[in-house]
Amino acid sequence: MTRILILGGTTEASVLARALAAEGKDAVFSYAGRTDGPVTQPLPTRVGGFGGVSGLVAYLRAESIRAVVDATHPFAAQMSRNAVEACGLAGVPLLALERPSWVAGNDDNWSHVPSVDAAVRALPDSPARVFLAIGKQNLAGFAAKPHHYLLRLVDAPEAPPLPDCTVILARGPFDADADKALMLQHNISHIVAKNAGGAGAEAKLIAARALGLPVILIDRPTLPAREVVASVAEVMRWLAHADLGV
Ligand code: 3Y8
Ligand code: NAP
Repeated sequence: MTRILILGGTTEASVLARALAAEGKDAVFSYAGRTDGPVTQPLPTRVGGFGGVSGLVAYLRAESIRAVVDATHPFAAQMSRNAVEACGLAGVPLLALERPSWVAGNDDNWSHVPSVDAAVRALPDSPARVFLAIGKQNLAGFAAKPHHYLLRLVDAPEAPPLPDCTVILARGPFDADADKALMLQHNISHIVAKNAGGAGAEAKLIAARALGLPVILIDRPTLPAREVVASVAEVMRWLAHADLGV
């Protein structure tokens, strides 16, 4: 039996973990340790960074990992880059499980920006009430625009992350009706989001469409070339491949 490493932290990673556990596969699930008390997985789970590329190579060798599935979030670019390099050095097959980007429909009022800084610049200069649903790692730059920000975070911040903000604590996946009620309750005029794709973060886009609100959508970072699939079923087929022997 050959050990599989799942780089997790997304809805799809959790679905994959359940499929592997159901088949009794020898797999280990990995979280970065970004949040307090992450969702419990049905697989042995490790939490925390590996220590860069060299740390990951050492882990792959020490744990006799024979296949890696990168099921991290599209914005977890550093982890994905490290996985490509480390698996290349260690000679371990790597597959990425990645959900497609969201694509605007006729009723959507989206503007696409290449970065968080560009999202700040895309906000109006006149006062606005902005639902900033991009987590806590990229908030500081928004202080440049004196808007009221509604922040949705997983864990309580030590101090208010922005001068004029309301913080709500919630862990997705989220619901469109609840997000619509939230936007009405806070009189939101703009939404800023990452083009995460998937269903877990889509609720706010569906709510914005229903309310006719503009969305500033941040493009995904570019990642190195690697084999990518978009479904758990394709991952299971890849893992069953003869030369992986898992
Ligand atoms: C630690 C594991 C599962 C996974 C669920 C998905 C869905 C809910 C939607 C909004 C957007 C945001 C954020 C978000 C979503 C899923 C998925 C997804 C967005 C957990 C989790 C970890 C993280 C890390 C966290 C980041 C933050 C981003 C919040 C667990 C809940 C905004 C991304 O406080 C922090 O430091 C949070 C940091 C990275 C982005 C950021 O830069 O701040 N995710 N999210 C993982 C680890 O330690 O390895 O705690 O249980 C997982 C999920 N978050 O099993 O069902 O698959 O996308 N996560 C974004 O999309 O913009 C919330 O509020 O509408
Ligand atoms: P990142 O910036 O790409 O990674 C920074 C460092 O965190 C990595 O170099 C690695 O540390 C460690 N790391 C990241 N993911 C890891 C994992 N699954 N297991 C072990 N170590 C990991 O990552 P991020 O954007 O902060 O995301 C962190 C976690 O949150 C990931 O699991 C991701 O799937 C999840 N997530 C992120 C977002 C988002 O918007 N970024 C959204 C939803 C979920 P070392 O170099 O020390 O190995």
